[in-house]
Amino acid sequence: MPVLKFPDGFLFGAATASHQIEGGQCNDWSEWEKKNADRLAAESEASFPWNPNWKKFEEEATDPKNYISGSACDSWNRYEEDFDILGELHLKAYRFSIEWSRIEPQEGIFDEEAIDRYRLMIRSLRARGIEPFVTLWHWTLPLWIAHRGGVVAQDFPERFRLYTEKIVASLGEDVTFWITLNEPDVVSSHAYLKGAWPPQRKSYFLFLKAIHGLIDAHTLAYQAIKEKYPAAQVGIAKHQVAFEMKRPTLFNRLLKSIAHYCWNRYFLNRIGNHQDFIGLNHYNRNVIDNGFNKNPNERQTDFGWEYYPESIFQAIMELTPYDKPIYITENGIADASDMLRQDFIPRTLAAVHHAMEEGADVRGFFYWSLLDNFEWDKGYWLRFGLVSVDRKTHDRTIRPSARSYGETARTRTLEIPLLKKKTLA
Ligand code: IFM
Repeated sequence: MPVLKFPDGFLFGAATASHQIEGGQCNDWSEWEKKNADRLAAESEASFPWNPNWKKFEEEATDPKNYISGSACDSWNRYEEDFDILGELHLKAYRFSIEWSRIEPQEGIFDEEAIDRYRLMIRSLRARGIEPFVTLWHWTLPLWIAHRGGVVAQDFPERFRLYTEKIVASLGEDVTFWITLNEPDVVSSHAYLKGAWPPQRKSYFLFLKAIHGLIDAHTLAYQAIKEKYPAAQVGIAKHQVAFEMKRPTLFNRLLKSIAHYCWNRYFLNRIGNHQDFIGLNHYNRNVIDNGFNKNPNERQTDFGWEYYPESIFQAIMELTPYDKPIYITENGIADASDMLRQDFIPRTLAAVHHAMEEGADVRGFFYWSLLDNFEWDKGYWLRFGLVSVDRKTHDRTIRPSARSYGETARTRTLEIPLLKKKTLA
């Protein structure tokens, strides 16, 4: 059985985001959930006809309560317990986000108690030898900025810079790795192209405005962090899709290069050298054959996404021209049974290892997510966690896949029964 060895210093970790785990939020999403929970519950059956696992989730997914983030995983209060779990799993890095609406609930007024809580979290991670990767914005907005347009507001970049400055001045001493924005393209397209997420304003013009507002916000935040801490490592968490052609026809080539440029490269190109590393969030490939999404879908996750762990190899290799260190800041699957996940993590890690053998400078891997959590407009019925969370008691239970991942993290080795290697098409 082949044994793969990961280098010393390679970080094995897990990721979360404030709105999805903390509980008790007051931001644009928590307001939107209250207004939309009934509709989301009523529409759920019609929205998931493609989901082979629908029957398993029907009861939860048709209940409006599922769509209210509410107390989430109560991690605002239970973070020590979460960090103990990271320790038990031998994970040496944790990516989490700071909730802007807690820090600056009113414009220009900062909540020092909330900042102190995040300081405690960071110190508590450090005390366990766990490297914090701090995300400054994982989609949710304070109400005051949301009410005047959110990411498309004229002064969004400047307000984001001021928030960043405050956080960096307060917490910067203890943080090396900063992720300014999470998946700017995913949130902008869901909000302004699909019109499905807050503020549900469908307009191509606003979509472009959102993307450019976020590019400017990142650039200003990058400069603010580096000014105070030149050695800090700053990047974004970028959602990348592995576009593949079923057949290399001229038309398929054209579709692939347009999609690859627009989705995978545009944002990264625009922020240029204002990034010290690239955070890769990867979940899907997209097979092109005279159109998009012609994936064979032989197996699917609970989300209905194609099960194909090896696509991460292509997503990594396509980042190598940027010549920056790569951290996989998110990768995971929704799988309540945990059966697929036990196969998924080692196969993914084997593909990551393969990319490293081919020259990619990958320095770490964060499984999404540490906990079962609030999956945005899908609510709670999707289980991405290494750890399951009881919805009533918030009790945590470590899943078998997490134990195996923890062993890999401890030993830095991976035994692969069936090694599937893939080369770039
Ligand atoms: O839960 C999300 C996360 O917030 C952003 N990246 C994708 C995950 C799974 O959909």
